[in-house]
Amino acid sequence: PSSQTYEYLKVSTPRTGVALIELNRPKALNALFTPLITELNACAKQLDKDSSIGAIVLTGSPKAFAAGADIKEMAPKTFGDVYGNDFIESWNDLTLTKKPIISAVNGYALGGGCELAMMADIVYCSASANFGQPEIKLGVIPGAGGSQRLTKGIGKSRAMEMILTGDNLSGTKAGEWGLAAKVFEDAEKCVEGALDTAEKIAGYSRLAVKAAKEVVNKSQDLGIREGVEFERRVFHGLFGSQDQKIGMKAFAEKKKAEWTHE
Ligand code: CO8
Repeated sequence: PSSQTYEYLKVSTPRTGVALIELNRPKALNALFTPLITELNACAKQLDKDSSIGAIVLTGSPKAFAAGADIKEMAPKTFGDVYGNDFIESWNDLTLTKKPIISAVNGYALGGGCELAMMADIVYCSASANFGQPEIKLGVIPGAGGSQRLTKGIGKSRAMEMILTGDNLSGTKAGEWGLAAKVFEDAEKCVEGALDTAEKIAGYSRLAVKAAKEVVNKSQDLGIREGVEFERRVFHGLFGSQDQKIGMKAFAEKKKAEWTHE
């Protein structure tokens, strides 16, 4: 992945099997706009195909994960522009990625930035991170899934309060409320922590990881009975893989599994 160069992203492979994507538009606190999102989508798609990569970490800078959609770009747009051209529809494409994505959130994750963080499979943050959906202050509402993902993430009353007031949520609180799976002391530890987890995930069978992500995500769309049935079918399917034989044999022989990802 490092062979490709991007204008608004830095992409590296700091650990075996792990790609790190850093949003890189420092002048505007990583404010999101179409050229950046287009690069992010292309990058995620490429990493999905890259057999050397097992998990992805998405981060910003210590000051800002992303301070939202670019307000200066949006300001002159009309209803015809945004509805007619499906403005921000493609911003959701990150969720089409099959490999696990961990967002490491430091500094501001506001509006579209908060929404982008929540598109990841796991959210980590530092204690001083600032999550928020301040769109109400601009005369609009969240537009990239915030009203849905935040509500599922922290519950209706808390999500409603955040979205109606535009007040920020600290990283510490985000951890307490379950928006973030882990809270770290500072930005560096947060990114390192995300890389550690990504490396662990990348060390497992790619097939099992892909299936695990798929079944957990299904829980967001299906009722419990259908969801459990879906899970069982996918579980059964994995008995057709080499990795199931390898993993279970290695356990019985007290050896480390050497996955073939087949
Ligand atoms: N858009 C455009 N430029 C921005 C944005 C933004 N969202 N955020 C910061 N910037 C720019 C500033 O204008 C400033 O530029 P300049 O130096 O040219 O004046 C530069 O970044 C640095 O920012 P500040 O000087 O303001 O830095 P501070 O440390 O004083 O403040 C804040 C940081 C509190 C984050 C402040 O910049 C701020 O309030 N930003 C706006 C936050 C916001 O309202 N975000 C929500 C945007 S609306 C939205 O996201 C709608 C989502 C709809 C769908 C999106 C799909 C993903």
